[in-house]
Amino acid sequence: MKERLFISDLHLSAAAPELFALFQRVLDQHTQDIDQLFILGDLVDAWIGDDDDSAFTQELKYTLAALPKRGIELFFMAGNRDFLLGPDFLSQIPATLLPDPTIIEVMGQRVLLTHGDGLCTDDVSYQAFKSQVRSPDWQSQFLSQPLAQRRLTAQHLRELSQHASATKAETIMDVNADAVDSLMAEHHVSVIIHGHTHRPARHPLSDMRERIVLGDWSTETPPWACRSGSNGLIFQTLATLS
Ligand SMILES: [Mn+2]
Repeated sequence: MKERLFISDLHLSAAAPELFALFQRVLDQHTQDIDQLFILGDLVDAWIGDDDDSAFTQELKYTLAALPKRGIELFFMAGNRDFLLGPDFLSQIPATLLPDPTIIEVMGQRVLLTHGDGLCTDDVSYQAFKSQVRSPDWQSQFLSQPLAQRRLTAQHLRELSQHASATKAETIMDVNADAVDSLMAEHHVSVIIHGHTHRPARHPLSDMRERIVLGDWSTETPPWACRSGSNGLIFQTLATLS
């Protein structure tokens, strides 16, 4: 049985070196006894393209590449902040790009993995923005710009997103229960693991199903993560995860 660790919403950036150091410490401490690491989106706070040549991007590549060297398989699913992180960057590590959603099996249970932003269907303005920036036209237009221009656009989009989050009602930015139910029914799963909402919790659902929400990372509190393996599904903070 593969021992797997699931994390998301690290929001790493060049502006937060302490958070990057925490990520490196967590990898050193917690990847000793796992076979696979799943990063379910928003590994970084912004990604402007796989051709980004910044020192931060290089350091991230070296940090991640240490895992396959130690025999740990790495899987990445894009979040709303790093949907442009793609095969060019991942092949250098190497890591596997997962589609959203992805179904895996844990001790005979079907488990659905998603970043989670697609479940926030009450946030109509976000969903409209998402379909715009995920369109091939928008992406090829964006990626054709010089890196300096893309950095400015990314900064502008982050500010818009922060402003939107600060002015929207809390419930609008959480997952919609019907969206969760229909996604789980469509894929015949009993467990869903997602991030994005920054509301770490383990929610029991009807019919013995459950929804596990991974936590966002900060240097203030240990991040909530999920682990699966011979002991089933475990939801714990990384500081005490063994
Ligand atoms: Mn997100």
